[in-house]
Amino acid sequence: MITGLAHVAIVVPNLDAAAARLRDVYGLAVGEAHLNEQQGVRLAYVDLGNARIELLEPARPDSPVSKFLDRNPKGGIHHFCLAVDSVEASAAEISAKGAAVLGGGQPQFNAHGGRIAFVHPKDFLGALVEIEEQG
Ligand code: CMX
Repeated sequence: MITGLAHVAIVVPNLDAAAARLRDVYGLAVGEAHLNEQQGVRLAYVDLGNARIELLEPARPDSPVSKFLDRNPKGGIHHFCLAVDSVEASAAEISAKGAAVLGGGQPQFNAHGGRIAFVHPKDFLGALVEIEEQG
């Protein structure tokens, strides 16, 4: 069951420069950067209270976000993430209804070890959507 908006993710060419801009121009506090090796990204969050902004930078040339940055060299909105009560149950329900959940059935994890999954953009009105388990 979808319970809310978790975050909106922006892919940027330089995480530290993006964090400095959000801080200096908008007064936003960007948290510490983390490496998510499984996803091949370096990332940091701005906590807005009811949802977060996620800044993503490729951590290796074959990162899943590298192709996006090739197409959008200055960066841009990459995906949004819906909070769900169970990733396993939501992914099974979405798959059963014919939408493609990415990752070949392998569990995917965010930088803090929480369960996540992605739905292909062709199956969500052209938008890449992540689901994230929130207790
Ligand atoms: N939004 C909308 N459409 C997108 C898209 C995006 N962010 N990224 C790619 N697409 C589209 C492409 O335009 C392309 O469309 P066409 O087939 O019509 O040309 C199609 O999706 C496939 O694009 P691709 O670049 O070839 O993508 P791949 O099949 O190689 O990969 C993808 C699938 C895009 C879902 C994957 O690479 C990806 O981005 N996964 C998300 C990984 C990620 O964000 N990890 C960070 C997690 C951090 C966290 O939040 O915890």
